[in-house]
Amino acid sequence: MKKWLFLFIITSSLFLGCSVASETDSDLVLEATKVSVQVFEIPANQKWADTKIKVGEGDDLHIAYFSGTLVDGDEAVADAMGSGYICGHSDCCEPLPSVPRLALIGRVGKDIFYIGNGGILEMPATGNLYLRVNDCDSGLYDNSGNLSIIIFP
Ligand SMILES: [Ca+2]
Repeated sequence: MKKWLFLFIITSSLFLGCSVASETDSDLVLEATKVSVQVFEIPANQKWADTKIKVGEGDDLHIAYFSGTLVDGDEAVADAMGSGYICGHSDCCEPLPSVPRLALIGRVGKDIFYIGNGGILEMPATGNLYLRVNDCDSGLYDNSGNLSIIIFP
């Protein structure tokens, strides 16, 4: 469903581009910016996964949820925003207790940060980017599904 929405938006954008171009004397020629995009599948039942993307402190990185559904016990989550449950205490077992369980989170070095459905994120440290869903290590056993994530500079 999300993929179809994504394709619809892309297609709509193309048509918008064409209609703008036809209203001028000389057609506007659109040039695409070519970027190197990486797609990762993040399993809901795994600990930190190394993307092998090396980032520097202060770098901006585009990370976007693309598709996928997560299941935690009898609860299903349709994107990377996480469930409605936030543990909220520093002694909780989630890697990042201040954000919803099952949300997509990232880590560089010892710095853990919320990603959710993504955006342009400033990297907090220098090192490899790791990803996982925000569930306790001891709570991974009843998780299934995965998130498809797009990353580009
Ligand atoms: Ca779980």
